[in-house]
Amino acid sequence: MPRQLTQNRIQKIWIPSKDDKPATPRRPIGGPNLANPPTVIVMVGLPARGKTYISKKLTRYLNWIGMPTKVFNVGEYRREAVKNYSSYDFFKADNEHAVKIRQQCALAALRDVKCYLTEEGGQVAVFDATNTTRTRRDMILNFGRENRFEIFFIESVCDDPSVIATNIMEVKVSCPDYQDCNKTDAMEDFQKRIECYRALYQPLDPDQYDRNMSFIKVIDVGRRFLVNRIQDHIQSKIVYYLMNIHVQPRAIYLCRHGETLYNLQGRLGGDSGLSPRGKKFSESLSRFVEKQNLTGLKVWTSQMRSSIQTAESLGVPYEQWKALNEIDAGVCEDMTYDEVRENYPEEFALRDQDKYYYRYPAGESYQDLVQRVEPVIMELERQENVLVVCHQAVMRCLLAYFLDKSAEEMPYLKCPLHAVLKLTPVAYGCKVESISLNVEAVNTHRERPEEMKKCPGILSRRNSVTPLTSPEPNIKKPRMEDLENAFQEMPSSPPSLCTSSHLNVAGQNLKRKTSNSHEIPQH
Ligand code: ADP
Ligand code: FDP
Ligand code: F6P
Repeated sequence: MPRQLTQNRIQKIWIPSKDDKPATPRRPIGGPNLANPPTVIVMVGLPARGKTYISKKLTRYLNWIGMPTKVFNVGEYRREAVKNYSSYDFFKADNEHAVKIRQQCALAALRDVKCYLTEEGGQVAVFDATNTTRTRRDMILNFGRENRFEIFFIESVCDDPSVIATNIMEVKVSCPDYQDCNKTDAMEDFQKRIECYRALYQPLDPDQYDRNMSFIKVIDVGRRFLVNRIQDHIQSKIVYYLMNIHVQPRAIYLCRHGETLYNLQGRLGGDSGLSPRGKKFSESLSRFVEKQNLTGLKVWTSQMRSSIQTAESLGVPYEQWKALNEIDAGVCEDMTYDEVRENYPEEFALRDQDKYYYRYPAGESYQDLVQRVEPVIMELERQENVLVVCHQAVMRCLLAYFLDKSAEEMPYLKCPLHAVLKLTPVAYGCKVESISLNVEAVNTHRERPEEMKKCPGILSRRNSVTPLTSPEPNIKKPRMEDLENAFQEMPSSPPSLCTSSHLNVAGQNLKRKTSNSHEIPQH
């Protein structure tokens, strides 16, 4: 007997029950992956091959498209277990005691992976370690089989000494292992650490040993790829993503169109032209772009009048994207917020309740927008310098991707008119500078009402546990109780390479040191 259908009031999706539970409780992305078991992405490669970089970036992307994903970095577990890193001796193959500790750390991390995927609503876990031996990878494969997790390997292969030296300089010499240690000594020690791993390294073998495994080899920083046995939607999405990203220095500029006549009246949507101040902004933007002195700058607009009018002033070619059009407010288009409250009081309240999931009747939600702008993100990843002239809600979606913001934060990010946000990739994250072009404009930002801030949305959340922005309480500390025996047997450390005798708690210190993402100044 088919069940009665009711329309979910927030998402406007037909569901076979009479409540406001989300239509897709654990797998919010929808589509062919719905039936997929959880996936463990297993990084493989020598140290300083970009594994952590890839892990964090991929996790940010997967969370943004709605797949709850979290990184488990075994280095953090190791640093928690052995607070005093002494030297590369720790990584020697014949250092039996250290080998035991490293094995215990990997097991502790896998236990947390299991917990995340079976009890905490996670869909993808990224197991970030070197995983350079077959023994280690076979152990992980067994773990996957026992728990019915899909295992997907990402191996980064790169033997260009200048790339490796740059990587070490960029992120390793300042990592907690080398706190208070000079850069030259840190570099030398890290190179020796790599040699310890190289002695036992067994790359993935597509022809024999690993021919039945699912994996991608990223060769020479993405110059070549080897893809083997892609099994499902998640894996093909990951492969596509990895084939689009690059590490070239560049800047992405995000701004909204100049102030419009509708903005002046506080009206939503429409397709109105620029106000006199909006025109002034477009001229200032032109001067700003000129001063940045950028090579090969691409300019992208939406297909709406205000955005195109703004770009016209730049006097350079631009590309129009329909995908960048402002959120469709459906039946509320052309109204002010007050008129929406008057005409559709229930809808108005529902939007405040859960703005990310809320879909306007006959219109869109922020969740819809994320799906709509995903191709723009993918193309931004491929490009170098780009200026995107878009709209309030669309800019929030793009910004949430770059700054690793959760679904809850996204619809309230501050993207004022007449300001440009400059995003530059740094280490594992993204630096953001907000540049006001000093042309006055109305404020179109509407805060979530205070009383709504107290009650969380009624829908279950996308996972917002992300490496760059999670508040500390959300970052699970490694489960170390199992490692205690190993510590007790630990021989006294060889002379320390570092002057500091005590390193900070794993993860916490690392996160502070390597997270280069800044909050946008909140006006
Ligand atoms: P690992 O985790 O392998 O020890 P990291 O991720 O900490 O290495 O290294 C970060 C550096 O790797 C960054 O400087 C980044 O530019 C670089 N990087 C990113 N992707 C790759 C890649 N595919 N191959 C080599 N280096 C990369
Ligand atoms: P990281 O550089 O990310 O800190 O350097 C290799 C390393 O990672 C060590 O810190 C860490 O102990 C190790 O990888 C974890 O991987 P393995 O268990 O595969 O050795
Ligand atoms: O007010 C300008 C505007 O771009 C509207 O067209 C759009 O509906 C609104 O901003 C989006 O912002 P919010 O999601 O906060 O209502």
